[in-house]
Amino acid sequence: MLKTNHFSQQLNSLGFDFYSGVPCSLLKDFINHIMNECEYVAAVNEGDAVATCAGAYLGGRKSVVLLQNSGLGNAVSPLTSLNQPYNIPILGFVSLRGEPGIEDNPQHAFMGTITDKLLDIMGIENELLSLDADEAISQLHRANGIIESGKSFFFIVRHNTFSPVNLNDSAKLRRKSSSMAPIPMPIMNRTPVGTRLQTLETVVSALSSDTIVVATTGKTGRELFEMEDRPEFFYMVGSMGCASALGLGIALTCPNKRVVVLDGDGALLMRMGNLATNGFYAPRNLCHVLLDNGVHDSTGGQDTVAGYVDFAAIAASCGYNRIVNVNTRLTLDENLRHWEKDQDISFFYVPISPGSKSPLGRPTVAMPDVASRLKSLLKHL
Ligand SMILES: Cc1ncc(C[n+]2csc(CCOP(=O)(O)OP(=O)(O)O)c2C)c(N)n1
Repeated sequence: MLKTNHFSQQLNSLGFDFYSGVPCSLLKDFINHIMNECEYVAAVNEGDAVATCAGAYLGGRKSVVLLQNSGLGNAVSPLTSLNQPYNIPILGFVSLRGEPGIEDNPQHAFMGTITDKLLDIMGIENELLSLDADEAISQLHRANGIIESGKSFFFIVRHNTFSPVNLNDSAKLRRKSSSMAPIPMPIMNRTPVGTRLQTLETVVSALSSDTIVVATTGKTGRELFEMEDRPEFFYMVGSMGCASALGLGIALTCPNKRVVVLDGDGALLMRMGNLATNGFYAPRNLCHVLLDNGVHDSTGGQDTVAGYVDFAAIAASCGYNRIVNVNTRLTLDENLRHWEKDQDISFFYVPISPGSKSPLGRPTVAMPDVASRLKSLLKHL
């Protein structure tokens, strides 16, 4: 069995100092220790945790994701279409529920037999974490070398790997922002303020050139790129729904940088739980702009189920402090400018019309370059 405290100190000495994850009973002592002692974002979904760790990496931190192997499924999309293509490495600790030969609940049995294979298929190097302290430390050093080379590495953790740790009072999650969530304005109508392209023009002209913009999967990033390309822009071409989790990681690790997330209704709905994480951690430098066209425009205009969803009310109840139901592009412009001067965790609901620029290309900057140029400008803070 590893001494949890000692193992964590080794991680720290290698520079790993940002954690996110979802608890697992098998990993509980390690997670308890991290929550007691380290910077940890309690994600609601393992995929969001991966994306938040990716954001923290762009913000200059070495990040670690903690998850149950059943949650590996939730994380496949960002691991394969965010970390892998953008060369964003993370260190992972995934539990081995359902280990063959060990009694466990039946729902874990199958995943227990494929955890390593699933990681292999995703091209993520992995190893069973040794129960021997010296061996585990040398594994950690090897893993660190792989991370330093720009690739992810996951440890698979068996039962009784970590010595017992109880949660102490410092692990209690306390919302940092003292502001009260306002009562949202009712949405009077959903009349589009314009096309996506027109709305993006407003966003680009309102924001200062050093504001970070994370554009969601699909045509949002493509239209933004064709309008203007800046090292401050991150085009999330895969990992649908993860834009605000990535933005959260950047905002928390770079409190002096303003971060605007441009989301779509389909993408936001896909990982709506992350609104609660954003609202809880409430970084003032994060502004979440939802471009709601009611459809999956990027894949052919199929309806989403957004038609009856009051996104603004949901964001308010999740703890976003400033909610704006945008009814003209001028209102959007004014509110973005106001937010830049007087920041608070904000949610701007923007109804837009379906349709896009035609023909429409794709970002031509290589994906690893999109990530590395953003990371290097965040380093100079
Ligand atoms: C996990 C996942 N599922 C499906 C897709 C395919 N896909 C790409 S963009 C998109 C539509 C996104 O819709 P929305 O967020 O409303 O933005 P819009 O296209 O309307 O701008 C879909 C379904 C994907 N990239 N990833």
